[in-house]
Amino acid sequence: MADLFDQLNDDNRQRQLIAEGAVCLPGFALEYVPTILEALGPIVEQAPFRHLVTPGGHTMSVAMTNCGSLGWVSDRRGYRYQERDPLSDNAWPAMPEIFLTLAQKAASEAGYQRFKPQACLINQYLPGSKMSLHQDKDENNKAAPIVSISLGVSATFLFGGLRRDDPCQKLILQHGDVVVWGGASRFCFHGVQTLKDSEHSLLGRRRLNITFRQIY
Ligand SMILES: O=C(O)CCC(=O)C(=O)O
Ligand SMILES: [Mn+2]
Repeated sequence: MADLFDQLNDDNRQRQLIAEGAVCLPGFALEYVPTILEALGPIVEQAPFRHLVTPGGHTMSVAMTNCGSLGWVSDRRGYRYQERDPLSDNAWPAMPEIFLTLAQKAASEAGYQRFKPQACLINQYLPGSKMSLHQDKDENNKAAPIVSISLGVSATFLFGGLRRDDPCQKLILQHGDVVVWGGASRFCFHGVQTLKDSEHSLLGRRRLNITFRQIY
């Protein structure tokens, strides 16, 4: 009974306008999950998750990898996109067709047509991982939106304004939810609160976040 109730509630979760240009599409990625997880296997085998170091020397609690023609990296020299995985010096694994299709469908659902992401950052959160408030601003293309898919354990996503000290909205992002932000919200501060220790039936104690960016 509880399962049916949860299911009905989940199905009723509405597309949510977060701010001008920013929208949450609950469950938008659900039908793609089996294909996404299958595609992630070889990507992570070729380019394993790693904890990057920030320019300030702090090791990030979120583990990251990339696929696509460009990948986001951070080290003591700064944040940037590059064609090669610094761990192997190989090109990043190709972006699976299904990732591109899903990212473009979500962007267009949110009102952004012609989204052509070159970069797909894959973030892995374990209990205790978090992402501090930041803006995504390493992309040359400032017009394209950010498309962000959440999988596994639910997390509290903070979505603020254009100034770091603007108040933040708190959104619980569940397995299969997609958030898209661009336009007036493109440079809004955002982050993820410390992941609680809980269990997801498919992903265990993990949360995965897959973020698509158009760099040029
Ligand atoms: O994990 C998330 O939901 C957000 C990730 C993010 O903001 C980023 O990778 O820049
Ligand atoms: Mn971000």
